[in-house]
Amino acid sequence: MKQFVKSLVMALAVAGAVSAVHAADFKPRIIRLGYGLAEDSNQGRAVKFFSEDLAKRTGGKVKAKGFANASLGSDIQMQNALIGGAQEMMVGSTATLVGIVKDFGVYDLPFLFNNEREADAVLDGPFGQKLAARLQEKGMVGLVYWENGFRHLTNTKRPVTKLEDLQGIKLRVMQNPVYIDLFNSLGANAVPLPFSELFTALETKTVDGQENPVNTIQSSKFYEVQKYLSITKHVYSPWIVLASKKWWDGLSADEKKALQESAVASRAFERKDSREAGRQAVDFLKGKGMQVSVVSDAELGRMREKVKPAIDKFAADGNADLIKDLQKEIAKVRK
Ligand code: TK8
Repeated sequence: MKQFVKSLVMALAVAGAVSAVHAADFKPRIIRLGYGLAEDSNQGRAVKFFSEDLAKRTGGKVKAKGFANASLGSDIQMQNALIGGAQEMMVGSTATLVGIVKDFGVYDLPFLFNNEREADAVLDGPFGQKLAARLQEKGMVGLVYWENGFRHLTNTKRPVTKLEDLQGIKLRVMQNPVYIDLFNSLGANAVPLPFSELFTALETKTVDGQENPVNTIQSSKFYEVQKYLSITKHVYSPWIVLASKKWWDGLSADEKKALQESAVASRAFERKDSREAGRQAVDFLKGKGMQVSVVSDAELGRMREKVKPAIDKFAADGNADLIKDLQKEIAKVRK
């Protein structure tokens, strides 16, 4: 009898272990994951990492296929495709989400974060998570934030080393009112355009300049059509990895878990890779003939003063508490 019970227990244990292995519920799926930058960019490399990681976690069942260069559409077009369920995933700037959840404009306020450590802590902490969760009621699932990075200025007109140098420069900005107000208040002439139209706009001199992290200036070859780079670090720009809520709701718990885990793994990869690449980028751009100016702290201070009305306007637009919350979170990290 004892022996019988023992073997029964054994049999159940083995069956349990076997069923645990086979319990994972993965259906063969193809995810269209669109993004704006080139395949050979920090964004492209992280998409590749995500796809490979997801394939490992799902035994090759769930395949994420990356679509570079906005080939599935601009950030805003892709967001709408996700909401409608016509596309499964994308990664793009949080700044272009303001038409859907206007609170995302808070990240675009100038000179918020001093360094990446502060940005990571706030984005991955309760503030960033709460904001990402607001996308659900609008039809998207915000999985993780990636680093786009600190933004700097390029143009063809003149080296920008002080506030006055920005006067009248036609500057492409993201489709986001905070950016428009910000650069107009600095004396530039802000022109909102999707990223997918930017290279051509620079090449045809529809605009004189643009602003983006150095990695993007490199991977999008803006050095071919831009002469002057100013290190301004004016905004820290996050990317966000998004899924269609319509599609997400049809996934099994195992599939959701695998996607979440791959997203988190990709975040660590992407930030490390972007930061490493970013350290080489300025030298690369100099090598391509760009003239680089570091804007002094005193001049950045003058710019900070000048942009105050843009911040006040965003605050007055029902966002005062949101700004306060964010500043509180940043203060916590600084302590
Ligand atoms: C890529 C964009 C880009 C952003 C911009 O789709 O538009 O300037 O910095 O990264 O989201």
